[in-house]
Amino acid sequence: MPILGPFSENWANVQRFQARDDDIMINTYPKSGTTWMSEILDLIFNGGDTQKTARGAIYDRVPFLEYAVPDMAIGTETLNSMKTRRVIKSHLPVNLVPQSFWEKNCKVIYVARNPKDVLVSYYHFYQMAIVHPDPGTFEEFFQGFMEGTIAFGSWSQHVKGWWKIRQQSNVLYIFYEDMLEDAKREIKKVLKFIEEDLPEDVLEKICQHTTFKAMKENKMSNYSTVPSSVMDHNISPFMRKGICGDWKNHLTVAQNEILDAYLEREMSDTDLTFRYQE
Ligand code: PPS
Repeated sequence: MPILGPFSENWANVQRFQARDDDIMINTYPKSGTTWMSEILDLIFNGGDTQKTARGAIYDRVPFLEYAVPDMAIGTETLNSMKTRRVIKSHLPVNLVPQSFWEKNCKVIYVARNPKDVLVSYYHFYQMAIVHPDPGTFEEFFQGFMEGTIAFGSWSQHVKGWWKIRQQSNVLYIFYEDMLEDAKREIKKVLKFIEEDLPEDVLEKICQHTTFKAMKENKMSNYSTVPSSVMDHNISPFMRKGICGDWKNHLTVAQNEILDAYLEREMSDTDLTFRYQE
């Protein structure tokens, strides 16, 4: 799997990472709703108390396991030093998840998003998050996406790999488009999965606090606290659009046809399907 240069230097610590029984992993292919699910889970574990979730930036509250970027905290180190229950972000494909997560039977919430919106979101992110190599033109990035040569590799292998084990009792598979359609319904699925219960008014509060608008305005969830040498929001904000179907503004008719043909081939061996418009 292609991984970012600085990340590879900490790879040994990722592979020997020790999970704990009550760890919860949020796993996604990049740009699929990780931050959204992270904020939701942190709110759930804090009973919807927004003062408590304002204690730190989302990347400190829900550390990113394989993250290793100069001038930023190393994911494994932050996680190892945590004394309280951990919610862990990861983009690792199912076959590269550290063994201890399986040994401890940790719960995993996987969020998947349609590949066209992922591609567009990822292209913008590659430009603003400086750790990435220059993505080149959109056409070049588009080719890299289909070839699986961009960071975290093939989108289709990622979503299919996790889909294969979705019926395991420790895995919950959620779609970004379903969250957009009815966040409360999806949060209820999460609550059932993690065996937590919340009063209706708290659930409502969590929904309101995790709309795209609310998260974009919240400096603890919008990544604006990251140094501009690491993320340049002037190039593209982290909280960019938060919709389904923005791909229509970026893909040419020809690119869309090529991508459709690619997806038909890639997804021919699975019953996993995606929604491309709201
Ligand atoms: S990362 O870097 O992989 O962790 O990014 P990730 O958080 O997975 O994905 C970022 C995209 O999710 C959008 N987003 C949201 N959409 C709807 N509602 C909420 N609350 C929300 N929070 C984040 C974010 O805007 C990115 O998508 P794009 O299409 O670029 O806007």
